[in-house]
Amino acid sequence: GVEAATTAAWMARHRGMYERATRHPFTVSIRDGTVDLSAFRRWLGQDYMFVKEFVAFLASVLLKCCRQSDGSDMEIILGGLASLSDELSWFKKEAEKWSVNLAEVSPLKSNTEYCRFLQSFSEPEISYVVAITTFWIIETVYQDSFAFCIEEGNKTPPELLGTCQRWGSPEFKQYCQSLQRIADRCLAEASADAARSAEEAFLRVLELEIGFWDMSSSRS
Ligand code: HMH
Repeated sequence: GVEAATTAAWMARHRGMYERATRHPFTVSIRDGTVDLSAFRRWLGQDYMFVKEFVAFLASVLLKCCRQSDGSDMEIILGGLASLSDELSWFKKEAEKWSVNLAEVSPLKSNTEYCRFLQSFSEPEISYVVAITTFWIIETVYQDSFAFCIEEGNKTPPELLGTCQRWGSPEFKQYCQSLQRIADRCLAEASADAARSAEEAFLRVLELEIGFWDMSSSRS
């Protein structure tokens, strides 16, 4: 029905912001093959730190799911949480390949800001609908950004294809679509206030993602 399209309506309404997050000069430079490898290394180290914080965020989403939903979403969220274990191992392997010393990485400003946002979800006052919507858009920005890097006509350097496939694969897209269905179902049942908070969180994620890509690609 009409209600099932809340997230699609937001994406249309905030098209410009969404495109700034998913067609950022940094990821576009990966697709073009012009990416600065020191910028890629910076992204890798920073994203490893982000993903560690993302584990705690996902745990808080899972907890809200168990407390506030009928439980039918639990398996998808739990699957996402479980796959982060493999993702952390992947980061360690990739860091070695690129000679990035993860022990020496300290979070840059935009990453710290993003991590603080993630941490705020541990507050029980933040509702499940806001949390699941946030989770969906965080994953979707990466899915859309990296899928573009492996689409037809790409000049992505072969040594970066593994990274792009991690988030750009059809399987990851399906996973994002499952999250979107959950978010839309929750939004259809949510109060106007809760839906407004979820839309604000959606926009905040887009802003934070743009800041994260900016941080990765800046030469300072
Ligand atoms: C900054 N956003 C950022 N890092 C990630 N790994 C994802 C989204 C997707 O999990």
